[in-house]
Amino acid sequence: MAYETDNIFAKILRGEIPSEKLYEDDDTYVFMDIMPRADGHMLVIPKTPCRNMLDATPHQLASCMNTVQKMSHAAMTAFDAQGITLQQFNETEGGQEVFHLHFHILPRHEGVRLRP
Ligand code: DGP
Repeated sequence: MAYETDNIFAKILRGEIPSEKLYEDDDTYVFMDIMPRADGHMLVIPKTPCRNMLDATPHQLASCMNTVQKMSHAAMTAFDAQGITLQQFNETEGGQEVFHLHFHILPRHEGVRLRP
């Protein structure tokens, strides 16, 4: 399906709305989720247009996953986490609400459930 350039994450990438940036490199951008379901809930996105995983190029997938791994290691230390849950949703029926590819990194602690 088509990529729509007015989605919230495209606006964040263009600097049109603020975000709490954690990291960026040539290909990816990482920022805090505005509705965190766990302490340290962050989002990894490609800098180039991509609706979701179904439309992603091998380079977009590889660069995002490299950043996901890097930030997951950082989150284990920074949030004293005992594990990481990785989530990713595709299209409305798959649970996607913002139509720019993104990966949720959710630091986890024993006995602590994800918030709804
Ligand atoms: P989903 O497409 O279902 O993976 O959910 C989108 C996620 O994006 C959700 O966890 C909330 C987050 N989100 C929505 N709008 C904003 C925003 O303006 N800023 C930030 N930082 N996160 C947002």
